[in-house]
This record gives sequence, structure tokens and C-alpha cells, in this order.
Amino acid sequence: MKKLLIISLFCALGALVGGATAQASYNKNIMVNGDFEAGFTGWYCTINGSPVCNQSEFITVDDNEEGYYLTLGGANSRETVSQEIDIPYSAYENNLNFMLRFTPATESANDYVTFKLTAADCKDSCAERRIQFGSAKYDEWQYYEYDVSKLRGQRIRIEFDYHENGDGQHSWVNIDDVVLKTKSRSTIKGTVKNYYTGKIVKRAKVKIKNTKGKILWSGKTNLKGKFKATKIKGGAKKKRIIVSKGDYKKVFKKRIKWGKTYTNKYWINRPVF
Ligand SMILES: [Ca+2]
Ligand SMILES: [Ca+2]
Repeated sequence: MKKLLIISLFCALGALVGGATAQASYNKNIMVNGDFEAGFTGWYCTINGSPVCNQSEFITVDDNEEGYYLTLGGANSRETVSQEIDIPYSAYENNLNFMLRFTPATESANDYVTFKLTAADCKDSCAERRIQFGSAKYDEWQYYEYDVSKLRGQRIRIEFDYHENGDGQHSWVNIDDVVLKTKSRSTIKGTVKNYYTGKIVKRAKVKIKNTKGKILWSGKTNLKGKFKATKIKGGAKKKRIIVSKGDYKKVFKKRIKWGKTYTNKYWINRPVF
């Protein structure tokens, strides 16, 4: 059974500057070969400081009925596997997670694996966690999760670093499903229709506001009664979508998450007196 273990990351960062480029809303994993199904593609490895990716019996990609995964451990005093990856500036909600399992053959409780997350804005380290052999149950996948939303626009580096303590007894750990999920701003698409006639409403005004009344987007429906609002921020507070045409007006409240495209019908059905 895969067990849930959530670790939050808080990383103090300065204000970021720059402009988001126009693009479709997305919600995607940008880790390269995080499931190790393509061997060491995308990963950089060292043994005792020397780059030896794909050449060692100690850093291996094993095959089992679930597919491939990374195995670190054995007699070497240090083994590392790392990847650098750019988080787009347009990605507002970013989550890094992976699965880790100690193997039943692990013999030395004093060996450990260090998970490191680094980025320029974090100085040396955004997160560093020592995972001790002997501290966890063997043969059970455990889930680790980090919120890296504040690292948008940066190149981050993640590393798994195996330490053998030199007592002659060795340990092994498996790592799999490393995921960096990135989410952009969202898109709200809609068709405005008249509730009584069932017909589309052309040139209807549409405004999208936040809870403070600030206009996030405004426009009109086209000749097919459709509108498309892009680059809408996600968040816990509901947005207001105000649709009007002549004497008809209606306010819709909607919770918008990051990285989604919403497509709905908006019925305007009552005159404003
Ligand atoms: Ca895998
Ligand atoms: Ca040891």
C-alpha cells in the first residue's frame, strides 16, 4: 500500500518580476522521465562524486511488474541522482512529489538518503530532508510532497543523495514517480443564452471580477453568443461573472482553480428593474 506522508515547504522569496506570455491554460507534469520508464533519460548521477550515470551496478533501474524505478544503495559511500528543471513563470500552482521505499534487504539503520531541493532564490536549499534507514517500514511505498508554487520562473534542482555510513552493512532504497505538476492561470469559456427563448445572446457584455470588485476581464459575446476569458487567477474565493444585455443581467459566482479551462452555459433570464 502506498502511504500518505505530506511535507509542506515554505520558502521565503522576494518579489518576482517579469511578464507572463499568452498561452493556453495548462495543468501538466514537466518532470523528464520522473517514472524512470526511460532508464536514466533526463537524470544526472554520481558515485562518490564521479559522474557514472548508467554505468554502475549500484545505480540501477529495476524492472518489476509495476515497471521501472530507481534503486540507490550498496557499498558506495555516496550515490546521487539529480535533475534540473525550469518552472515556467506562468505556472502559479506547482507541486513536487515522489514515492520512496526501503527494500527488505536493507541491513544498516544508520545509512540514510537526503532529499534536496535547491533554487537560486532559496540560496543553498529550499528543502532538505534526511530519510533514515530503519526509521520507516520496509517494503512500503511512501508519498512525499512539496509545495513549490513560489519557485515559478526559476530553475530548480532536485537530488536524492544516498549515504553509506561505513559499518560494512548496506542499505537500498527505491524511488519512483517523481512528478512536478505545474498549473497556469485559467480560461473561462461560455455561451450566453436567453432562458425564455433558449436562443444565444450576441454582443452580451461579460465582466469577471474578484471579491474586491476589481475587473479581471471584460468583453462581449461574439455572433455565436460565445466569450473566452483568459489568464484568470485561481484561488479559494469565488469570482463573479457578470453577464448583461440590455435590460437583462445576471451574476454568476464561481470558484476558479489554477490551470483549468471552464466551459459553461450562462442563462440570462430576468430583467433588471
Ligand atoms: Ca516507474
Ligand atoms: Ca551501513
